[in-house]
Amino acid sequence: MEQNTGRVSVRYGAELTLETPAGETLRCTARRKLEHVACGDYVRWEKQEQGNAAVTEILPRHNVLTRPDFRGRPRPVAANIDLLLVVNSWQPAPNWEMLDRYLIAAGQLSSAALIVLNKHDLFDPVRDTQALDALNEYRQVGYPVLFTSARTREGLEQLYGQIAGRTAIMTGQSGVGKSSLANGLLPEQDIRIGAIAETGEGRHTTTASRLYHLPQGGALIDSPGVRDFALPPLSLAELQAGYPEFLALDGSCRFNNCTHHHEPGCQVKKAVSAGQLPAQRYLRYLGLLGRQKS
Ligand SMILES: Nc1nc2c(ncn2[C@@H]2O[C@H](COP(=O)(O)OP(=O)(O)OP(=O)(O)O)[C@@H](O)[C@H]2O)c(=O)[nH]1
Ligand SMILES: [Mg+2]
Ligand SMILES: [Zn+2]
Repeated sequence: MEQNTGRVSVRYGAELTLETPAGETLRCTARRKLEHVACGDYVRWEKQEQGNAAVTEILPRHNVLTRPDFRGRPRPVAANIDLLLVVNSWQPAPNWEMLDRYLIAAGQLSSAALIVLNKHDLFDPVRDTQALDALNEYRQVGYPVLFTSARTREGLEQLYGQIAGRTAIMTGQSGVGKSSLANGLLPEQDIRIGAIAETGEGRHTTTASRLYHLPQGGALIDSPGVRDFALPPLSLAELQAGYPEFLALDGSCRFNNCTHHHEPGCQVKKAVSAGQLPAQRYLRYLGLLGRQKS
């Protein structure tokens, strides 16, 4: 029987679409035992007697981004990611806790992370001053931040440059403009975008992760917006990996397993009090730490 490879571009239940190395698009079914095949997976498939194609095997992944389903079980969002684009906007306003959790997830995936602040055309210096301060904390600790506007095309060239040669995924709240940015980068596609509700929230327009190829090379996955992004239980080291600003002080706390919470001789706490480390991020870290323990 004919055996071939391909990359999954989208999955709907038991049906999926993949692209062959020759650039052909193929509709396939996923066998039951391959329940967790995800967008971005490299797979083997074969033509069946009835003429349709079926995925027979998932090739080894270098990582997979998951999100808990309504029962709390991890569900794959996409696989084989090199760059996590955490998309935020000025309207709806950023959710910093969620951004921190995505950055922790990027650490766990060993993927690069880029904070995208979209709808920069809507930036309001009065309304958004505090938000800009919070955003600057991320820059201060070394995370790259890119301001974009799908409306004015600000930042799109830089976004192209970031994605080139990599597999990038756009994540974030519903309504921040992930699909609009994808549309801006892929003008030949016609990706559905949705209006913002009266409440200022997105309407969950994108319902499945989908992979697109950029003409210059590289792949972009548009994923469904989330109301929240929860993390599975993490070890202290995994949690702290989302706070690279602590690493510089690593080993200088009195206790080498310091949680930077209540311990005497904690250099992180000291640096925060002295204004040398960003305070808002530290407070969010303590919030996540409290939840990890319970
Ligand atoms: N002013 C402005 N509006 C934008 C921009 N980008 C997107 N929008 C608008 O924001 C709304 C939501 O855009 P989408 O692209 O559907 O957002 P999304 O993040 O893909 O949302 P989900 O698929 O629900 O997760 C639409 O009304 C867009 O026109 C931008 O840069 N500036
Ligand atoms: Mg969308
Ligand atoms: Zn400490």
